[in-house]
Amino acid sequence: MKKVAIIMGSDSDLPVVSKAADTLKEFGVPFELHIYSAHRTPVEAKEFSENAKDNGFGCIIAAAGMAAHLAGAIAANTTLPVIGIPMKSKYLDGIDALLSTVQMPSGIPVATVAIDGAVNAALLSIEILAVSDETLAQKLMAKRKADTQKVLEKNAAAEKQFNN
Ligand code: RP5
Repeated sequence: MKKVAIIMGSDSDLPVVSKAADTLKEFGVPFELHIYSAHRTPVEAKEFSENAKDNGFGCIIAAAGMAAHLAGAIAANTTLPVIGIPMKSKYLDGIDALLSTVQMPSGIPVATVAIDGAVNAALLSIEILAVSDETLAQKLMAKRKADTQKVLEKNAAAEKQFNN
């Protein structure tokens, strides 16, 4: 199976981004996690993305906050799909990172999830790998069904409490 790369701009992103790692673990998807910054360690970020395909990766998740150009900078150096996670920061609540990540000019796409959307980033990366992996696709379907069942159980409890 191809690996997923989780790259983040700073260790301060780790508490949120570790949820992506947890989700990949839940699905048994192999991954690597690295702290590479587009501006603090630009050489390492470039080298990683240039070699990611040859190194067995199928998708890259890139999380960054503030003037968040990490996902775009990584996408510039690979044709692997890149999923950007805009990180919430203390000044602009993540709107800065959201716009920096989502507003990629034509030619270099970044699939952007919600602010701090680490779980969905992981799920999207799994969906990408599952296009050519039927076992993984079935695991995704099983998870959807289990999540649906949980909501239906909550609905039944709420209906019982509030409806005549
Ligand atoms: C970005 O700047 C990082 O992704 C992080 O979200 C933000 C702040 O980084 P630190 O100053 O906390 O290292 O590059």
